[in-house]
Amino acid sequence: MTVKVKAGTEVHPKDAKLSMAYIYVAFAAFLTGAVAGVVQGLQRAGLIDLPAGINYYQVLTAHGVLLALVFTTYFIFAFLTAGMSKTLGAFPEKYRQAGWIGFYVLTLGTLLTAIMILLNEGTVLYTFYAPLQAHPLFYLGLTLFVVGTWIAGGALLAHYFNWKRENKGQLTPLFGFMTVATILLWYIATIGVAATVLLQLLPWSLGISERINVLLSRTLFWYFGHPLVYFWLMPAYMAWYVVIPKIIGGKLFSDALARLAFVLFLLLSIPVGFHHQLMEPGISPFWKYIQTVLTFAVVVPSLLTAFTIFATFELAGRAKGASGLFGWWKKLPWKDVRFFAPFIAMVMFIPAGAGGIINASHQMNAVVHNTLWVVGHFHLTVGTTVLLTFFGISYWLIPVLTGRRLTPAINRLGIIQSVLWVVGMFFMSGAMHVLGLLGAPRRTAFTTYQDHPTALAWLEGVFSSQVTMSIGGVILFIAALLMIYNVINLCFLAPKEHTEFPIGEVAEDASQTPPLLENWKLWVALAVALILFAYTIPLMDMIQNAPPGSPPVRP
Ligand code: HAS
Ligand code: CU
Repeated sequence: MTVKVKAGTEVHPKDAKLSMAYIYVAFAAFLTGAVAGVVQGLQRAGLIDLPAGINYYQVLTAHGVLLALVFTTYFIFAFLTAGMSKTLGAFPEKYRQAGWIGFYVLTLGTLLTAIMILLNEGTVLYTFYAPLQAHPLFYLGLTLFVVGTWIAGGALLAHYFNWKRENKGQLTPLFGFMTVATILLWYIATIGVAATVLLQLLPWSLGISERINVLLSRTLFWYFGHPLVYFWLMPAYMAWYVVIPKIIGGKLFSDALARLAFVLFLLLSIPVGFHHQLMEPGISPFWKYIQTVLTFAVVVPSLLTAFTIFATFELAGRAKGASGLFGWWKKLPWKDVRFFAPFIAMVMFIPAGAGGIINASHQMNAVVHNTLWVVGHFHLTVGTTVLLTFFGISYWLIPVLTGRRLTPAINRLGIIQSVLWVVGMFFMSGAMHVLGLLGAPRRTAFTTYQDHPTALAWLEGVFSSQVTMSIGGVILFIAALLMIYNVINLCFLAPKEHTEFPIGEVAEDASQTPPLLENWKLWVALAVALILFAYTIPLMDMIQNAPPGSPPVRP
Protein backbone atom coordinates (compact mmCIF):
# COMPACT_ATOMS: atom_id res chain seq x y z
CA MET A 1 0.00 0.00 0.00
CA THR A 2 1.26 3.46 -0.84
CA VAL A 3 1.52 6.03 1.93
CA LYS A 4 1.19 9.38 0.19
CA VAL A 5 2.89 12.39 1.74
CA LYS A 6 0.74 15.50 1.73
CA ALA A 7 1.90 18.40 -0.37
CA GLY A 8 4.20 20.67 1.56
CA THR A 9 5.66 17.90 3.75
CA GLU A 10 9.22 16.76 3.27
CA VAL A 11 10.91 13.37 3.15
CA HIS A 12 9.01 10.61 4.99
CA PRO A 13 10.87 9.90 8.28
CA LYS A 14 11.46 6.25 7.36
CA ASP A 15 12.94 7.23 4.00
CA ALA A 16 14.99 9.91 5.73
CA LYS A 17 16.52 7.19 7.90
CA LEU A 18 17.74 5.21 4.88
CA SER A 19 18.98 8.37 3.24
CA MET A 20 20.94 9.30 6.39
CA ALA A 21 22.49 5.83 6.54
CA TYR A 22 23.93 6.52 3.08
CA ILE A 23 25.11 9.97 4.22
CA TYR A 24 27.05 8.56 7.19
CA VAL A 25 28.95 6.02 5.11
CA ALA A 26 29.50 8.60 2.35
CA PHE A 27 31.23 11.08 4.62
CA ALA A 28 33.19 8.41 6.51
CA ALA A 29 34.57 7.33 3.12
CA PHE A 30 35.12 10.97 2.18
CA LEU A 31 37.26 11.63 5.26
CA THR A 32 39.33 8.47 4.84
CA GLY A 33 39.72 9.07 1.10
CA ALA A 34 40.81 12.67 1.72
CA VAL A 35 43.49 11.54 4.19
CA ALA A 36 44.75 9.02 1.63
CA GLY A 37 44.74 11.77 -1.01
CA VAL A 38 46.91 14.22 0.88
CA VAL A 39 49.32 11.49 2.06
CA GLN A 40 49.76 10.16 -1.46
CA GLY A 41 50.23 13.68 -2.86
CA LEU A 42 52.91 14.59 -0.32
CA GLN A 43 54.71 11.32 -0.91
CA ARG A 44 54.72 11.72 -4.65
CA ALA A 45 56.21 15.20 -4.32
CA GLY A 46 58.95 13.67 -2.19
CA LEU A 47 57.91 15.68 0.88
CA ILE A 48 57.18 12.72 3.17
CA ASP A 49 58.03 9.04 3.42
CA LEU A 50 55.33 6.49 4.10
CA PRO A 51 55.80 4.42 7.23
CA ALA A 52 57.08 0.89 6.66
CA GLY A 53 54.75 -1.51 4.95
CA ILE A 54 52.49 1.04 3.25
CA ASN A 55 53.19 1.80 -0.39
CA TYR A 56 52.28 4.65 -2.71
CA TYR A 57 50.02 2.59 -4.99
CA GLN A 58 48.12 1.20 -2.05
CA VAL A 59 47.32 4.69 -0.75
CA LEU A 60 46.47 5.85 -4.27
CA THR A 61 44.05 2.93 -4.66
CA ALA A 62 42.38 3.76 -1.34
CA HIS A 63 42.07 7.40 -2.39
CA GLY A 64 40.50 6.61 -5.77
CA VAL A 65 38.18 3.86 -4.58
CA LEU A 66 36.93 5.69 -1.47
CA LEU A 67 36.29 9.02 -3.17
CA ALA A 68 35.45 8.21 -6.78
CA LEU A 69 33.50 5.01 -6.14
CA VAL A 70 32.32 4.86 -2.52
CA PHE A 71 31.64 8.51 -1.60
CA THR A 72 29.91 9.30 -4.89
CA THR A 73 27.72 6.18 -4.96
CA TYR A 74 26.53 6.53 -1.36
CA PHE A 75 25.90 10.23 -1.71
CA ILE A 76 23.96 9.72 -4.93
CA PHE A 77 21.72 7.09 -3.34
CA ALA A 78 21.11 9.37 -0.33
CA PHE A 79 20.07 12.22 -2.62
CA LEU A 80 17.94 10.10 -4.98
CA THR A 81 16.15 8.28 -2.14
CA ALA A 82 15.28 11.54 -0.38
CA GLY A 83 14.25 13.32 -3.57
CA MET A 84 12.01 10.46 -4.70
CA SER A 85 10.31 10.43 -1.30
CA LYS A 86 9.79 14.18 -1.51
CA THR A 87 8.45 14.34 -5.07
CA LEU A 88 6.65 11.00 -5.52
CA GLY A 89 5.61 10.42 -1.92
CA ALA A 90 6.88 7.99 0.71
CA PHE A 91 8.25 4.69 -0.53
CA PRO A 92 5.80 1.75 -0.21
CA GLU A 93 7.09 -0.50 2.59
CA LYS A 94 8.29 -3.34 0.33
CA TYR A 95 10.36 -1.00 -1.81
CA ARG A 96 11.80 0.63 1.26
CA GLN A 97 12.84 -2.79 2.54
CA ALA A 98 14.46 -3.55 -0.79
CA GLY A 99 16.27 -0.24 -0.43
CA TRP A 100 17.69 -1.36 2.91
CA ILE A 101 18.75 -4.74 1.55
CA GLY A 102 20.55 -2.91 -1.24
CA PHE A 103 22.25 -0.69 1.32
CA TYR A 104 23.50 -3.67 3.35
CA VAL A 105 24.79 -5.61 0.34
CA LEU A 106 26.51 -2.48 -0.94
CA THR A 107 28.08 -1.88 2.45
CA LEU A 108 29.26 -5.47 2.78
CA GLY A 109 30.95 -5.12 -0.61
CA THR A 110 32.48 -1.79 0.37
CA LEU A 111 33.92 -3.17 3.62
CA LEU A 112 35.36 -6.24 1.91
CA THR A 113 37.01 -4.15 -0.81
CA ALA A 114 38.34 -1.62 1.71
CA ILE A 115 39.82 -4.36 3.91
CA MET A 116 41.60 -5.95 0.95
CA ILE A 117 43.06 -2.57 0.00
CA LEU A 118 44.24 -2.00 3.58
CA LEU A 119 45.91 -5.42 3.52
CA ASN A 120 47.70 -4.49 0.28
CA GLU A 121 45.79 -7.28 -1.48
CA GLY A 122 43.89 -4.90 -3.76
CA THR A 123 46.57 -2.49 -4.89
CA VAL A 124 45.25 -2.19 -8.44
CA LEU A 125 44.07 1.48 -8.52
CA TYR A 126 40.43 2.42 -8.91
CA THR A 127 40.30 1.15 -12.49
CA PHE A 128 41.58 -2.33 -11.44
CA TYR A 129 43.30 -2.66 -14.81
CA ALA A 130 44.57 -6.12 -15.79
CA PRO A 131 47.25 -7.46 -15.70
CA LEU A 132 47.46 -5.96 -12.19
CA GLN A 133 45.88 -8.60 -10.03
CA ALA A 134 44.08 -8.39 -6.68
CA HIS A 135 42.96 -11.01 -4.15
CA PRO A 136 39.71 -12.80 -5.13
CA LEU A 137 37.95 -11.21 -2.14
CA PHE A 138 38.66 -7.76 -3.62
CA TYR A 139 36.73 -8.76 -6.76
CA LEU A 140 34.02 -10.38 -4.65
CA GLY A 141 33.70 -7.09 -2.76
CA LEU A 142 33.31 -5.22 -6.05
CA THR A 143 30.66 -7.71 -7.13
CA LEU A 144 28.65 -7.22 -3.94
CA PHE A 145 29.03 -3.46 -4.37
CA VAL A 146 27.47 -3.63 -7.83
CA VAL A 147 24.73 -6.07 -6.78
CA GLY A 148 23.88 -3.76 -3.86
CA THR A 149 23.41 -0.85 -6.24
CA TRP A 150 21.21 -3.01 -8.47
CA ILE A 151 18.88 -3.81 -5.57
CA ALA A 152 18.84 -0.23 -4.25
CA GLY A 153 18.35 1.12 -7.78
CA GLY A 154 15.53 -1.39 -8.34
CA ALA A 155 13.68 0.10 -5.37
CA LEU A 156 13.92 3.57 -6.92
CA LEU A 157 12.71 2.35 -10.31
CA ALA A 158 9.83 0.39 -8.75
CA HIS A 159 8.67 3.46 -6.83
CA TYR A 160 8.66 5.55 -10.01
CA PHE A 161 6.82 3.03 -12.18
CA ASN A 162 4.33 2.43 -9.40
CA TRP A 163 3.63 6.16 -9.28
CA LYS A 164 3.27 6.24 -13.07
CA ARG A 165 0.70 3.41 -12.94
CA GLU A 166 -1.29 5.14 -10.23
CA ASN A 167 -1.24 8.51 -11.98
CA LYS A 168 -1.94 7.47 -15.57
CA GLY A 169 -1.68 10.21 -18.17
CA GLN A 170 0.18 12.60 -15.86
CA LEU A 171 3.66 13.88 -16.50
CA THR A 172 5.98 12.29 -13.94
CA PRO A 173 7.79 14.68 -11.58
CA LEU A 174 11.09 15.86 -13.08
CA PHE A 175 13.14 14.54 -10.15
CA GLY A 176 11.72 11.03 -10.62
CA PHE A 177 12.23 11.16 -14.37
CA MET A 178 15.87 12.11 -13.96
CA THR A 179 16.40 9.45 -11.32
CA VAL A 180 15.10 6.80 -13.71
CA ALA A 181 17.38 7.97 -16.53
CA THR A 182 20.34 7.83 -14.14
CA ILE A 183 19.54 4.38 -12.74
CA LEU A 184 18.77 2.88 -16.17
CA LEU A 185 22.11 4.20 -17.38
CA TRP A 186 23.75 2.56 -14.35
CA TYR A 187 22.07 -0.80 -15.02
CA ILE A 188 23.15 -0.94 -18.64
CA ALA A 189 26.67 0.26 -17.85
CA THR A 190 27.36 -2.09 -14.95
CA ILE A 191 26.75 -5.11 -17.20
CA GLY A 192 30.22 -4.40 -18.62
CA VAL A 193 32.04 -4.28 -15.30
CA ALA A 194 30.10 -7.30 -14.00
CA ALA A 195 31.17 -9.23 -17.11
CA THR A 196 34.87 -8.50 -16.75
CA VAL A 197 34.89 -9.09 -12.97
CA LEU A 198 32.88 -12.33 -13.01
CA LEU A 199 34.06 -13.88 -16.28
CA GLN A 200 37.67 -12.69 -16.37
CA LEU A 201 39.19 -11.15 -13.25
CA LEU A 202 37.69 -13.40 -10.58
CA PRO A 203 38.48 -16.76 -12.29
CA TRP A 204 41.95 -15.48 -13.12
CA SER A 205 42.59 -14.36 -9.58
CA LEU A 206 41.29 -17.69 -8.24
CA GLY A 207 43.79 -19.44 -10.51
CA ILE A 208 41.05 -21.13 -12.60
CA SER A 209 42.37 -19.39 -15.69
CA GLU A 210 46.07 -18.73 -15.96
CA ARG A 211 46.07 -15.80 -18.38
CA ILE A 212 43.80 -12.86 -19.06
CA ASN A 213 42.76 -11.06 -22.22
CA VAL A 214 43.89 -7.58 -21.17
CA LEU A 215 42.38 -5.69 -24.08
CA LEU A 216 38.99 -7.31 -23.57
CA SER A 217 38.96 -6.57 -19.84
CA ARG A 218 39.92 -2.92 -20.36
CA THR A 219 37.27 -2.57 -23.03
CA LEU A 220 34.58 -4.01 -20.77
CA PHE A 221 35.84 -1.72 -18.02
CA TRP A 222 35.52 1.43 -20.16
CA TYR A 223 32.15 0.33 -21.50
CA PHE A 224 31.26 0.91 -17.83
CA GLY A 225 33.88 3.54 -16.96
CA HIS A 226 32.63 6.32 -19.17
CA PRO A 227 28.95 6.09 -18.20
CA LEU A 228 30.24 5.90 -14.63
CA VAL A 229 31.37 9.51 -14.93
CA TYR A 230 27.89 10.49 -16.08
CA PHE A 231 26.41 8.51 -13.21
CA TRP A 232 28.29 11.02 -11.02
CA LEU A 233 27.41 14.03 -13.14
CA MET A 234 23.68 13.42 -13.66
CA PRO A 235 22.71 13.77 -9.97
CA ALA A 236 24.73 17.02 -9.89
CA TYR A 237 22.78 18.18 -12.95
CA MET A 238 19.57 17.15 -11.17
CA ALA A 239 20.40 19.62 -8.41
CA TRP A 240 21.12 22.31 -11.01
CA TYR A 241 17.84 21.70 -12.85
CA VAL A 242 15.46 20.89 -10.01
CA VAL A 243 16.83 22.53 -6.86
CA ILE A 244 18.80 25.62 -7.90
CA PRO A 245 15.79 27.39 -9.51
CA LYS A 246 14.03 27.27 -6.12
CA ILE A 247 17.09 28.46 -4.20
CA ILE A 248 17.56 31.48 -6.48
CA GLY A 249 13.84 32.29 -6.23
CA GLY A 250 13.15 31.60 -9.89
CA LYS A 251 11.74 28.93 -12.19
CA LEU A 252 13.36 26.33 -14.45
CA PHE A 253 13.53 27.67 -18.01
CA SER A 254 12.29 24.48 -19.71
CA ASP A 255 11.11 21.10 -18.44
CA ALA A 256 11.21 19.49 -21.89
CA LEU A 257 14.79 20.57 -22.57
CA ALA A 258 15.88 19.20 -19.18
CA ARG A 259 14.29 15.82 -19.94
CA LEU A 260 15.78 15.79 -23.43
CA ALA A 261 19.27 16.29 -21.96
CA PHE A 262 18.80 13.28 -19.69
CA VAL A 263 17.47 11.10 -22.50
CA LEU A 264 20.52 12.04 -24.57
CA PHE A 265 22.79 11.01 -21.71
CA LEU A 266 21.05 7.65 -21.56
CA LEU A 267 21.49 7.14 -25.31
CA LEU A 268 25.01 8.44 -25.79
CA SER A 269 26.97 7.82 -22.58
CA ILE A 270 27.76 4.19 -23.20
CA PRO A 271 28.90 3.66 -26.80
CA VAL A 272 31.90 5.97 -26.24
CA GLY A 273 34.29 3.99 -24.02
CA PHE A 274 36.99 3.88 -26.71
CA HIS A 275 37.86 7.53 -26.05
CA HIS A 276 39.70 6.11 -23.02
CA GLN A 277 41.50 3.64 -25.26
CA LEU A 278 42.55 5.81 -28.18
CA MET A 279 46.20 4.89 -27.57
CA GLU A 280 45.42 1.20 -27.09
CA PRO A 281 46.65 -1.16 -29.83
CA GLY A 282 44.28 -3.84 -31.09
CA ILE A 283 41.23 -1.67 -31.79
CA SER A 284 40.71 -0.66 -35.39
CA PRO A 285 40.90 3.09 -36.12
CA PHE A 286 37.47 2.90 -37.75
CA TRP A 287 35.74 1.94 -34.48
CA LYS A 288 37.77 4.45 -32.54
CA TYR A 289 36.56 7.04 -35.01
CA ILE A 290 32.90 6.00 -34.65
CA GLN A 291 33.08 6.20 -30.86
CA THR A 292 34.84 9.55 -31.04
CA VAL A 293 31.99 10.96 -33.12
CA LEU A 294 29.57 9.67 -30.49
CA THR A 295 31.76 11.25 -27.78
CA PHE A 296 31.36 14.63 -29.43
CA ALA A 297 27.61 13.97 -29.54
CA VAL A 298 27.49 13.34 -25.78
CA VAL A 299 28.88 16.83 -25.24
CA VAL A 300 25.56 18.20 -26.57
CA PRO A 301 23.42 17.49 -23.47
CA SER A 302 26.01 19.37 -21.39
CA LEU A 303 25.81 22.32 -23.76
CA LEU A 304 21.99 22.16 -23.47
CA THR A 305 22.44 22.22 -19.71
CA ALA A 306 24.70 25.27 -19.83
CA PHE A 307 22.08 27.04 -21.96
CA THR A 308 19.15 26.11 -19.70
CA ILE A 309 20.94 27.12 -16.51
CA PHE A 310 21.98 30.50 -17.91
CA ALA A 311 18.41 31.08 -19.10
CA THR A 312 17.09 30.12 -15.66
CA PHE A 313 19.43 32.63 -13.99
CA GLU A 314 18.39 35.36 -16.37
CA LEU A 315 14.66 34.64 -15.99
CA ALA A 316 14.98 34.73 -12.20
CA GLY A 317 16.87 38.03 -12.29
CA ARG A 318 14.44 39.69 -14.67
CA ALA A 319 11.47 38.55 -12.57
CA LYS A 320 13.12 40.38 -9.69
CA GLY A 321 13.42 43.57 -11.73
CA ALA A 322 16.90 43.23 -13.21
CA SER A 323 17.50 45.07 -16.47
CA GLY A 324 20.25 45.27 -19.08
CA LEU A 325 22.30 42.39 -20.48
CA PHE A 326 23.85 41.24 -17.20
CA GLY A 327 21.65 42.93 -14.57
CA TRP A 328 20.38 39.53 -13.39
CA TRP A 329 23.87 38.74 -12.12
CA LYS A 330 23.31 41.03 -9.11
CA LYS A 331 20.07 39.28 -8.17
CA LEU A 332 21.68 35.89 -7.53
CA PRO A 333 21.95 34.86 -3.83
CA TRP A 334 25.73 35.02 -3.54
CA LYS A 335 25.78 34.70 0.23
CA ASP A 336 23.81 31.44 0.28
CA VAL A 337 26.14 28.42 0.26
CA ARG A 338 23.34 26.28 -1.20
CA PHE A 339 23.74 28.41 -4.32
CA PHE A 340 27.37 29.48 -4.05
CA ALA A 341 28.94 25.99 -3.94
CA PRO A 342 27.07 24.62 -6.99
CA PHE A 343 27.64 27.89 -8.83
CA ILE A 344 31.42 27.52 -8.55
CA ALA A 345 30.91 23.92 -9.62
CA MET A 346 29.21 25.17 -12.81
CA VAL A 347 31.89 27.74 -13.58
CA MET A 348 34.63 25.15 -13.13
CA PHE A 349 32.85 22.80 -15.51
CA ILE A 350 33.63 25.16 -18.37
CA PRO A 351 37.44 24.52 -18.32
CA ALA A 352 36.81 20.94 -17.17
CA GLY A 353 34.58 20.20 -20.17
CA ALA A 354 36.98 21.96 -22.54
CA GLY A 355 39.73 19.66 -21.25
CA GLY A 356 37.48 16.68 -21.98
CA ILE A 357 37.06 17.81 -25.57
CA ILE A 358 40.84 18.06 -25.88
CA ASN A 359 41.17 14.51 -24.51
CA ALA A 360 38.65 13.22 -26.99
CA SER A 361 40.55 14.62 -29.98
CA HIS A 362 42.69 11.74 -31.19
CA GLN A 363 45.92 13.58 -31.98
CA MET A 364 45.81 15.62 -28.80
CA ASN A 365 45.03 12.52 -26.81
CA ALA A 366 48.40 11.19 -27.90
CA VAL A 367 49.99 14.12 -26.06
CA VAL A 368 47.99 13.93 -22.85
CA HIS A 369 47.07 10.28 -22.42
CA ASN A 370 48.84 8.62 -19.49
CA THR A 371 50.05 11.98 -18.22
CA LEU A 372 49.04 13.98 -15.16
CA TRP A 373 46.92 16.13 -17.49
CA VAL A 374 44.19 13.49 -17.34
CA VAL A 375 44.39 13.44 -13.55
CA GLY A 376 43.98 17.21 -13.66
CA HIS A 377 40.94 16.74 -15.92
CA PHE A 378 39.15 14.43 -13.56
CA HIS A 379 39.92 16.48 -10.49
CA LEU A 380 38.09 19.35 -12.19
CA THR A 381 35.15 17.26 -13.39
CA VAL A 382 34.38 14.81 -10.62
CA GLY A 383 36.62 16.44 -7.98
CA THR A 384 35.23 19.95 -8.40
CA THR A 385 32.04 20.12 -10.45
CA VAL A 386 30.46 17.02 -8.96
CA LEU A 387 31.89 17.31 -5.45
CA LEU A 388 31.13 21.01 -4.93
CA THR A 389 27.57 20.38 -6.13
CA PHE A 390 27.28 17.48 -3.67
CA PHE A 391 28.61 19.73 -0.90
CA GLY A 392 26.04 22.36 -1.87
CA ILE A 393 23.32 19.69 -1.67
CA SER A 394 24.56 18.53 1.76
CA TYR A 395 24.04 21.98 3.23
CA TRP A 396 20.28 21.65 2.82
CA LEU A 397 19.74 17.88 2.47
CA ILE A 398 21.23 16.92 5.84
CA PRO A 399 19.13 19.55 7.67
CA VAL A 400 16.02 18.27 5.86
CA LEU A 401 16.79 14.70 6.92
CA THR A 402 17.76 15.45 10.52
CA GLY A 403 15.09 18.10 11.10
CA ARG A 404 17.72 20.71 11.81
CA ARG A 405 18.61 24.15 10.50
CA LEU A 406 21.50 25.47 8.44
CA THR A 407 22.65 28.27 10.76
CA PRO A 408 24.22 31.52 9.46
CA ALA A 409 27.51 30.44 11.06
CA ILE A 410 27.62 27.12 9.17
CA ASN A 411 26.47 28.89 6.01
CA ARG A 412 29.48 31.22 6.34
CA LEU A 413 31.85 28.35 7.02
CA GLY A 414 30.35 26.62 4.00
CA ILE A 415 31.25 29.56 1.78
CA ILE A 416 34.80 29.59 3.17
CA GLN A 417 34.97 25.84 2.62
CA SER A 418 33.86 26.18 -1.02
CA VAL A 419 36.40 28.95 -1.66
CA LEU A 420 39.19 26.89 -0.08
CA TRP A 421 38.20 23.91 -2.22
CA VAL A 422 38.36 25.81 -5.48
CA VAL A 423 41.63 27.58 -4.55
CA GLY A 424 43.22 24.25 -3.60
CA MET A 425 41.98 22.73 -6.83
CA PHE A 426 43.26 25.67 -8.85
CA PHE A 427 46.81 24.95 -7.70
CA MET A 428 46.59 21.18 -7.69
CA SER A 429 44.71 20.67 -10.93
CA GLY A 430 46.49 23.57 -12.61
CA ALA A 431 49.86 22.00 -11.82
CA MET A 432 48.63 18.61 -12.98
CA HIS A 433 47.56 20.03 -16.34
CA VAL A 434 50.89 21.80 -16.89
CA LEU A 435 53.02 18.91 -15.65
CA GLY A 436 51.03 16.62 -17.92
CA LEU A 437 51.78 18.76 -20.96
CA LEU A 438 55.44 18.55 -20.01
CA GLY A 439 55.16 14.78 -20.07
CA ALA A 440 54.88 13.84 -16.39
CA PRO A 441 53.24 10.41 -16.35
CA ARG A 442 50.28 9.41 -14.20
CA ARG A 443 49.89 6.29 -12.07
CA THR A 444 53.55 6.51 -11.03
CA ALA A 445 55.12 7.22 -7.67
CA PHE A 446 58.32 8.64 -9.06
CA THR A 447 59.56 10.04 -12.35
CA THR A 448 62.62 11.80 -13.69
CA TYR A 449 60.78 13.39 -16.62
CA GLN A 450 61.24 16.93 -15.35
CA ASP A 451 65.00 16.53 -15.05
CA HIS A 452 65.58 17.48 -18.68
CA PRO A 453 64.67 20.65 -20.58
CA THR A 454 61.81 20.24 -23.06
CA ALA A 455 60.43 22.13 -26.02
CA LEU A 456 57.72 23.38 -23.68
CA ALA A 457 60.20 25.19 -21.44
CA TRP A 458 58.10 28.37 -21.67
CA LEU A 459 55.42 26.57 -19.67
CA GLU A 460 57.74 25.91 -16.79
CA GLY A 461 57.39 27.82 -13.56
CA VAL A 462 55.27 27.62 -10.46
CA PHE A 463 52.76 25.34 -12.16
CA SER A 464 55.26 22.80 -13.38
CA SER A 465 56.10 21.76 -9.86
CA GLN A 466 55.03 18.67 -7.96
CA VAL A 467 55.31 20.82 -4.83
CA THR A 468 52.63 23.22 -6.10
CA MET A 469 50.50 20.18 -6.76
CA SER A 470 50.82 19.00 -3.18
CA ILE A 471 50.35 22.47 -1.69
CA GLY A 472 47.03 22.52 -3.56
CA GLY A 473 46.37 19.09 -2.08
CA VAL A 474 47.01 20.36 1.45
CA ILE A 475 44.58 23.26 0.94
CA LEU A 476 42.03 20.76 -0.33
CA PHE A 477 42.59 18.62 2.72
CA ILE A 478 41.89 21.58 5.01
CA ALA A 479 38.71 22.24 3.04
CA ALA A 480 37.76 18.57 3.43
CA LEU A 481 38.20 18.75 7.22
CA LEU A 482 36.06 21.87 7.31
CA MET A 483 33.39 20.02 5.32
CA ILE A 484 33.46 17.17 7.84
CA TYR A 485 33.10 19.70 10.67
CA ASN A 486 30.08 21.21 8.91
CA VAL A 487 28.53 17.81 8.23
CA ILE A 488 28.90 16.75 11.89
CA ASN A 489 27.28 20.01 12.91
CA LEU A 490 24.32 19.51 10.55
CA CYS A 491 23.94 15.86 11.58
CA PHE A 492 24.08 16.23 15.35
CA LEU A 493 24.43 19.78 16.68
CA ALA A 494 22.49 22.38 14.69
CA PRO A 495 19.25 23.63 16.30
CA LYS A 496 16.14 21.55 15.62
CA GLU A 497 13.86 23.19 13.08
CA HIS A 498 11.84 22.21 10.03
CA THR A 499 13.86 22.65 6.80
CA GLU A 500 12.24 22.60 3.39
CA PHE A 501 13.48 20.32 0.57
CA PRO A 502 13.86 22.86 -2.26
CA ILE A 503 12.09 21.77 -5.44
CA GLY A 504 11.75 24.41 -8.15
CA GLU A 505 8.82 25.09 -10.42
CA VAL A 506 8.97 25.19 -14.19
CA ALA A 507 8.43 28.44 -16.10
CA GLU A 508 6.30 26.83 -18.84
CA ASP A 509 3.23 24.65 -18.32
CA ALA A 510 3.56 20.89 -18.20
CA SER A 511 1.44 20.26 -21.31
CA GLN A 512 4.34 21.64 -23.36
CA THR A 513 6.49 18.62 -22.53
CA PRO A 514 6.04 16.00 -25.29
CA PRO A 515 4.82 12.68 -23.75
CA LEU A 516 7.28 10.90 -26.06
CA LEU A 517 10.06 11.87 -23.66
CA GLU A 518 8.61 9.47 -21.09
CA ASN A 519 8.70 6.50 -23.46
CA TRP A 520 11.38 4.52 -21.62
CA LYS A 521 11.04 1.40 -23.75
CA LEU A 522 11.95 3.42 -26.81
CA TRP A 523 14.99 5.04 -25.17
CA VAL A 524 16.33 1.80 -23.74
CA ALA A 525 15.87 0.09 -27.13
CA LEU A 526 17.74 2.92 -28.89
CA ALA A 527 20.50 2.86 -26.29
CA VAL A 528 20.95 -0.88 -26.75
CA ALA A 529 20.96 -0.49 -30.55
CA LEU A 530 23.70 2.16 -30.37
CA ILE A 531 25.75 -0.02 -28.03
CA LEU A 532 25.45 -3.04 -30.31
CA PHE A 533 26.47 -0.91 -33.25
CA ALA A 534 29.51 0.59 -31.52
CA TYR A 535 30.77 -2.52 -29.75
CA THR A 536 29.78 -5.78 -31.49
CA ILE A 537 32.41 -5.94 -34.23
CA PRO A 538 35.36 -4.65 -32.17
CA LEU A 539 34.49 -7.05 -29.32
CA MET A 540 34.30 -10.02 -31.69
CA ASP A 541 37.63 -8.96 -33.06
CA MET A 542 39.20 -8.83 -29.60
CA ILE A 543 37.96 -12.29 -28.72
CA GLN A 544 38.71 -14.01 -32.04
CA ASN A 545 42.14 -12.51 -32.54
CA ALA A 546 43.19 -12.57 -28.91
CA PRO A 547 46.88 -12.90 -28.12
CA PRO A 548 47.80 -15.62 -25.56
CA GLY A 549 46.91 -13.31 -22.68
CA SER A 550 48.83 -12.03 -19.73
CA PRO A 551 49.91 -13.72 -16.50
CA PRO A 552 49.19 -11.73 -13.34
CA VAL A 553 51.30 -8.85 -12.08
CA ARG A 554 51.18 -8.27 -8.32
CA PRO A 555 52.66 -5.01 -7.06
FE1 HAS B 1 36.37 12.98 -18.92
C1 HAS B 1 39.13 10.90 -18.87
C2 HAS B 1 36.55 13.16 -22.33
C3 HAS B 1 33.46 14.85 -19.00
C4 HAS B 1 35.76 12.16 -15.63
N1 HAS B 1 37.27 11.77 -17.52
C5 HAS B 1 38.42 11.03 -17.68
C6 HAS B 1 38.74 10.35 -16.46
C7 HAS B 1 37.75 10.68 -15.56
C8 HAS B 1 36.85 11.58 -16.23
C9 HAS B 1 37.63 10.19 -14.13
O1 HAS B 1 37.99 11.68 -24.60
C10 HAS B 1 40.00 9.50 -16.23
C11 HAS B 1 39.78 8.05 -16.24
C12 HAS B 1 41.07 7.32 -15.98
O2 HAS B 1 41.38 7.04 -14.81
O3 HAS B 1 41.81 7.04 -16.93
N2 HAS B 1 35.24 13.89 -20.39
C13 HAS B 1 35.51 13.85 -21.72
C14 HAS B 1 34.53 14.64 -22.44
C15 HAS B 1 33.66 15.13 -21.49
C16 HAS B 1 34.11 14.63 -20.22
C17 HAS B 1 34.45 14.87 -23.92
N3 HAS B 1 34.91 13.43 -17.58
C18 HAS B 1 33.80 14.21 -17.82
C19 HAS B 1 33.00 14.29 -16.61
C20 HAS B 1 33.65 13.51 -15.66
C21 HAS B 1 34.84 12.99 -16.30
C22 HAS B 1 31.70 15.05 -16.49
C23 HAS B 1 33.30 13.22 -14.25
C24 HAS B 1 32.25 13.64 -13.61
N4 HAS B 1 37.63 12.22 -20.31
C25 HAS B 1 37.50 12.38 -21.67
C26 HAS B 1 38.52 11.57 -22.35
C27 HAS B 1 39.24 10.92 -21.35
C28 HAS B 1 38.66 11.34 -20.10
C29 HAS B 1 38.77 11.44 -23.78
C30 HAS B 1 40.40 9.92 -21.54
C31 HAS B 1 41.70 10.57 -21.44
C32 HAS B 1 42.81 9.57 -21.55
O4 HAS B 1 43.60 9.68 -22.52
O5 HAS B 1 42.95 8.66 -20.71
C33 HAS B 1 32.42 15.98 -21.77
O6 HAS B 1 31.27 15.33 -21.28
C34 HAS B 1 32.50 17.37 -21.24
C35 HAS B 1 31.34 18.23 -21.69
C36 HAS B 1 31.20 19.48 -20.87
C37 HAS B 1 31.11 20.71 -21.33
C38 HAS B 1 30.98 21.86 -20.36
C39 HAS B 1 29.57 22.45 -20.30
C40 HAS B 1 29.49 23.50 -19.24
C41 HAS B 1 28.51 23.61 -18.32
C42 HAS B 1 28.62 24.66 -17.24
C43 HAS B 1 27.70 25.81 -17.48
C44 HAS B 1 27.97 26.90 -16.50
C45 HAS B 1 27.02 27.76 -16.05
C46 HAS B 1 27.39 28.82 -15.07
C47 HAS B 1 25.62 27.72 -16.51
C48 HAS B 1 31.15 21.03 -22.78
C49 HAS B 1 27.34 22.70 -18.29
C50 HAS B 1 28.35 29.74 -15.71
C51 HAS B 1 28.28 31.09 -15.17
C52 HAS B 1 29.23 32.01 -15.47
C53 HAS B 1 29.01 33.37 -15.08
C54 HAS B 1 30.49 31.67 -16.17
CU1 CU C 1 35.03 9.14 -20.76
